[in-house]
Amino acid sequence: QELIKEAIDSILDYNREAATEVAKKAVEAGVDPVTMLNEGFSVGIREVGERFGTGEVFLPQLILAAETMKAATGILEEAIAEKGGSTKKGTFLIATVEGDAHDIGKGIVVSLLKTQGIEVIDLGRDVSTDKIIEKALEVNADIIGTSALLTTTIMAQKKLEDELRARNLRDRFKTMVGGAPVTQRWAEKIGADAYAEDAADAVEKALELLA
Ligand code: B1M
Repeated sequence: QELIKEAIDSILDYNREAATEVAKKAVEAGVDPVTMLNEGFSVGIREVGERFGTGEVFLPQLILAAETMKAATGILEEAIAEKGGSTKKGTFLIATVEGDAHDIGKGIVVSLLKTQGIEVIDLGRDVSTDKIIEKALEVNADIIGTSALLTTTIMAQKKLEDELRARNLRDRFKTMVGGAPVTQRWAEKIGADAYAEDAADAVEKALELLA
């Protein structure tokens, strides 16, 4: 509807105020924040990504669009968080892989997981395989989830699987992979336990892995 279109436009216009405004309006109107993210803001940022891919816009615009998006996701993630988690169902360690700075999608996954009583340890972005494994052991994670947005950095998801096997730790954790270039086929190829297409799917698969 109207708010969805305004959300997409705010990203295409790199208009931070408009993005903040529409996110707040949506929360007040009781529109599902996940719908606003999936059908609104994410559609806008992917369109900017496409324009960047074709050379229609350049890196400064891509950064502006990302900042605009972050302003809106901040507000919507807060609204999602208010729905709150119940009893703890498990621990989910998540990180964007080494060499990769994309974390908007991961942020959405994190906030949705938290609503389901899943404890999330977010290591941030550009995190090395060693650090991921070290932390997973430290917090005794049930699931290790990695996000990768570049066709080059998805190799780090394979590296994690290989390292876990090499260190005899593969059976200790479940693994989940996600990110725009990641597919079910890739997950199967590298031996990950689950692939999630979006945040809602990540929640569903996480609950399956924890069951
Ligand atoms: Co970059 N970038 N970027 N970028 N960027 C892409 C990925 C690109 C496809 C754009 C393009 O060219 N068309 C392209 C990659 C091409 C390729 O790999 N072949 C690209 C490039 C080239 C680059 C740079 C190299 C540009 C440069 O410097 N010349 C550079 C790399 C930096 C680095 O990582 N080392 C770069 C930088 C940036 C910004 C910093 C400007 C910014 C990121 C800001 C930030 O995240 N803090 C940025 C952005 C915004 C994008 C696009 C436009 C949008 C990504 C995004 O936020 N999408 C992107 C284009 C695209 O993806 N089509 C692009 C919205 C988000 C909600 O979706 O992240 O897919 P997504 O997350 C989804 C699902 O994938 C899933 O759930 C999420 C919610 O539904 N999911 C998971 C994600 N992780 C999951 C984990 C799970 C489960 C599900 O379990 C663990």
